[in-house]
Amino acid sequence: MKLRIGARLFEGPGPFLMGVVNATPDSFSDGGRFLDPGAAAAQAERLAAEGADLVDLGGESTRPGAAPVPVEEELRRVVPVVERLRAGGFALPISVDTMKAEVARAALAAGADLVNDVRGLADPAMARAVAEAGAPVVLMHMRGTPATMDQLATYRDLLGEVAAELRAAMARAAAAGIPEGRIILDPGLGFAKTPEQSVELLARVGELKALGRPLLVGPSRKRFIGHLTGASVADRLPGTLAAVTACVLAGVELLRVHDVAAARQAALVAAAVRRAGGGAALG
Ligand code: HH2
Repeated sequence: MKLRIGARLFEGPGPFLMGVVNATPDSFSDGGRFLDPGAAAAQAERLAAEGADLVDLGGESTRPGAAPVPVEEELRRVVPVVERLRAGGFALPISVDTMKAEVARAALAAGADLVNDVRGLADPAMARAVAEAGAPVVLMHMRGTPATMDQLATYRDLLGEVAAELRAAMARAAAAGIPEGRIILDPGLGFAKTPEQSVELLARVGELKALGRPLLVGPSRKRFIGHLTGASVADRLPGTLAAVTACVLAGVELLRVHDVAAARQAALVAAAVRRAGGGAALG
């Protein structure tokens, strides 16, 4: 990949680690821990020290059935954290994980560098906000909204349909004037996917490289790991690392994780194995 995100050029196969900071009361794995702006900023600094390449800051949970957050509340959760980090000289690019154009605009104005839109520009106002800011963007695949997505996990051809729907998101970006070179794609593990479908996406994620854009995957602590192992949310790091390894072997460039130090170790070893095997041979 070759993509500038804020002050940093992301070049080469990576793997690059996006550390998750949820300034929410109700995120599925860390809700309530980083709602206070000082705690969220401190967590971002901690993830940077662990070796994150960028951080992803969110103020609204997207877990299945999560209640929507009013825009004023989401702004209150997110913008002060970006301001605090930038005022303190935080060195890494900041991604804002939001479905709302107004939150994306305010976060970018406060010093965020990338928009992570789990709805893949379903909202034209979001496409305009990203285009006008000249920002790079993550287009994630999902169907519906977090409230409805679990009912929409029906596919005849999972990989084909996810790829076609990501292509449609890229077309929305192009129509809004967002250059293709600013796009990162994400298959959206757990979003309108059953646990079995998330596993199939992990097994075949390398096929999405045909879309020609860098790939981001977020397996961290997710439901499919609990489904396979019986582990509670707090106990899913080993399963997360197995999923990170699978992604890196398949050539995924960016991993979105809560546990950066551990994921970095798994990703670096998997990347070395991939390189030693000739890379492409593994997918
Ligand atoms: N997963 C979550 C949130 N945002 N963004 C991208 N691009 N890809 C993902 O897989 C992804 C995402 C869900 O995880 P988390 O942020 O920990 O939980 P919650 O949505 O409950 O805040």
